[in-house]
Amino acid sequence: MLIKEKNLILNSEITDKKIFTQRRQIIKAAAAISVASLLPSTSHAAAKKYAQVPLGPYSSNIKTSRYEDVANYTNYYEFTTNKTDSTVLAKNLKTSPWKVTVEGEAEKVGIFDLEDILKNNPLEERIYRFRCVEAWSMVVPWIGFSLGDMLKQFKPNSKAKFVEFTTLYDPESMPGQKAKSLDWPYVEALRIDEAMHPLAFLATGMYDDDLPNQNGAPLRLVIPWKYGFKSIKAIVKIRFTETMPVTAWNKMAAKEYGFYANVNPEVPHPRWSQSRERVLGASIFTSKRKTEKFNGYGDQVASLYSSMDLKKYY
Ligand SMILES: Nc1nc2c(c(=O)[nH]1)N[C@H]1C(S)=C(S)[C@@H](COP(=O)(O)O)O[C@H]1N2
Ligand SMILES: [Mo]
Repeated sequence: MLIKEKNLILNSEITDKKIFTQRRQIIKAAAAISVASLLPSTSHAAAKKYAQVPLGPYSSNIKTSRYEDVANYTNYYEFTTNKTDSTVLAKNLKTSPWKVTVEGEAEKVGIFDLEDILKNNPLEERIYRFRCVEAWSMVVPWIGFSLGDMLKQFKPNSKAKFVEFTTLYDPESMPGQKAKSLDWPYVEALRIDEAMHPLAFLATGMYDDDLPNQNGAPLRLVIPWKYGFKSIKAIVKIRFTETMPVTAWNKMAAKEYGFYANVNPEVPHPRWSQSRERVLGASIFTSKRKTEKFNGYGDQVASLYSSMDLKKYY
């Protein structure tokens, strides 16, 4: 069940799930052969954990980035401010068991095992564009579930106007937290109607496997129409609030990192243009891609902001 989003897809980018899966199976088979040739004949390549997870109806029908590019070029200040070393530095983060505290304006508050949350939220795959505020981008096949469907299970009350997310604070396992690169812990938030939008997603995996630690295991937000810093990693707390939460990047530099942070090529960052983006993995000779308003998801999300002046910096 695919929704073809005509305006945001270039023909050359279209692959349907079948071709995508076949291609991956061919790649998987090829990998199995090359590994098999080195191993005793009893070995076989294990199928990826989430290979059978269905592609959800809100998935974008576009070609994905290479796994290697997505997994080895990350922003994760809890470990380091450089893009490559989190792959190694985050290796030993203990992501299981994992608990999520739910607080604030809701009926069902408490401390929940991620395992139990997963039992109530069937997994699906969503291929989404992802655009960092630093003007690079990628396309990721996430595995996870609808944020809104999960939030409703906690029965937010009528005072719940915003929802706030907090990352684990543990400087022993997250050595970047010993530096003052941000005022820890990392906090992000959404207006409740943004959080309830069907595109808002919580990821537990990518590329048919668990999330690598450096990409935010075991639970991260994915908000495809907003700059990447909204998509907070390693979430340990969810809090429903009546007033707009103070978020980490906004507190650090409000003029550079707005609360809304909707992708908008017409509104430059104070220090650089947002009109184009460097696609991860593209050669340096490839011209940059034009950034789309709401990262290409305007048809679905623009109505959330009908009362706001989108030329303004939020
Ligand atoms: N806790 C936490 N979440 C975070 C970040 C971070 O440093 N810490 N970086 C953000 C930024 S700036 C981006 S662009 C994305 C990057 O996601 P990726 O590393 O999986 O590509 O994660 C976001 N979530
Ligand atoms: Mo980012």
